[in-house]
Amino acid sequence: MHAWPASEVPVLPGQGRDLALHDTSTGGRVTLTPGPVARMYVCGITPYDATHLGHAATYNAFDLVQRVWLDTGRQVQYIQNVTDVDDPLIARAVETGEDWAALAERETALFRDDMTALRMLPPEHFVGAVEAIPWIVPMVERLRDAGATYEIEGDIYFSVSADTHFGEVSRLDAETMRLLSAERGGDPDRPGKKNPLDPIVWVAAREGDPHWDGGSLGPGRPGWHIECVAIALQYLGMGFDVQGGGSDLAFPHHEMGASHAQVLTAEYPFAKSYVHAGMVGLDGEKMSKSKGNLVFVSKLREDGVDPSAIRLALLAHHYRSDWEYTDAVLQEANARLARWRSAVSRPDGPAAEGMLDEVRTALADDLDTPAALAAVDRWAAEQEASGGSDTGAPGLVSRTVDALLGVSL
Ligand code: 5CA
Ligand code: ZN
Repeated sequence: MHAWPASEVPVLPGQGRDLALHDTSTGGRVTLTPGPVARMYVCGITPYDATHLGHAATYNAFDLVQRVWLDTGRQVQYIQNVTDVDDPLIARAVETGEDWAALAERETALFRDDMTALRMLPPEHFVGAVEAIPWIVPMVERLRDAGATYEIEGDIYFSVSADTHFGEVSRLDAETMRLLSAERGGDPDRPGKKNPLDPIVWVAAREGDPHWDGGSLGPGRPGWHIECVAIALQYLGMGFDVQGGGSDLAFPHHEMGASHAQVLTAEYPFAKSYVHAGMVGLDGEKMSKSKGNLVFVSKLREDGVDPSAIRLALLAHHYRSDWEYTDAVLQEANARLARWRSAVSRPDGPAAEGMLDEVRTALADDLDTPAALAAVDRWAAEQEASGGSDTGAPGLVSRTVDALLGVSL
C-alpha cells in the first residue's frame, strides 16, 4: 500500500552524532553502527480504530531515530507494516457489522493523515499483512519442513524450542512470558500445545473468517508475528539495525518474530537491537483500543489543536518512560510553541550554533528529547530577555527544530 507524503527535512550545518539507544535484548545502551544505509523496521497499527496519542508517541520516537540518522548523512531504509487482518480487527468488524477490509482501509487512511499532519517521515515501504500473504505461505512451509511447526485442528503452531536463542529479546522468566502471552494475543491454555507459549503461524479458515489460499497449508490467514517477519525479511534481510515498537511488543511479538526468522534463515540475529517506547496512559491505564480510554490525534486536530503542539507534547516526555496524558500536557506544549514561534519571528537573535550542538548531543544520547527541548527553551529565553545580533540565528533555530524534532515553527 502507499505510505504518506514526506515533509522536507532541512539540511543542517556540520554533522550529527552517532546514536546510542537502549536495547531491550541486552538491557543496556548500545551505540548503533549502521552502514551508509541504516535499516529499521517499526511495527505499525492494527487499523480498527483511529490513531491515539500512544501510537503517535511510539512513531514519534522512531521518527527521531530516522531524523538523527539522516543528520549523520546516512540514508534510511525504514519499513512499517499495517496489521490489516488479525483477530482484534475481525472482532471489531463483527461487532459493528462493518466489512473488515473497509474498516481497515478507512482507519489506515486516517492514520496516514495523522502521520502527515504530525510531520512523521514516511517509511520507504508501508506494507499490509494481506499484501504479505504470498511471502508468508512459503515461509510457514519452510518452517514446517524444518520440523519447527505442528498442527492442532488445522491451525499451525511454531515450536519456540526450535530456536536456541528464544527468550533473548525480552529476557523474561517463563511465568511472566505465560501471563503476557495470554494478555497479548496468545493462547497458552489451548489443549494440545507442546509449549504453552508456542504462537500460531497459520490460522485455518473458519466459517465467516477471511481466508486465503495457503497452498499446502490449506486455506487460512497468517498469525501475527510471522507477518512482521515476512515483511522485514522481504525488504531488509537479517541483521537489520533496529526493530522498534511500543514496550507492549517486546513479548511476545518481537521475541516470537526473532525466533521465527532465526529458525527460518539459520542466521542470527534477526535485528541488531530491539528498541521499545514506553506506554502512554489516560486516567491511570495504558491507552488502548480494547480499553477505549483514548485521545485521538484526529479528534485533537478537528478541535483545532496545532499538530506542532501535539508533537511538542510527545517530545516533552522521554520515549522510554510511561506517562499520562492530561490537558495540562497539551497546554504546556501550546505555551512552548507560542514562545518558540515568537522567538524565531524576530530578524536576529543570540547565536544558535551552541543550541544546535546541544540538541544533537541530547538526541544522540538515547533520544533525550526533554534535554533537547530545554536547549531550545534556553535559546528562546535568551532571545526574550536580551535578544542578539546574529541574523542567521532565528532561521537556524527553525531549521534545527524542523529537521531534528519534526516541529514546524
Ligand atoms: N499491529 C501491531 C504491531 S505489528 C500493533 O501492535 N498494533 S497497535 O495498533 O496495537 O499498536 C501500534 C503501535 O503503537 C505499536 O508499536 C504499539 O506498541 C504502540 N502502542 C500501542 N498502544 C500504545 C500506548 N498506549 N502507548 C505507546 N505506544 C503504544
Ligand atoms: Zn509487528
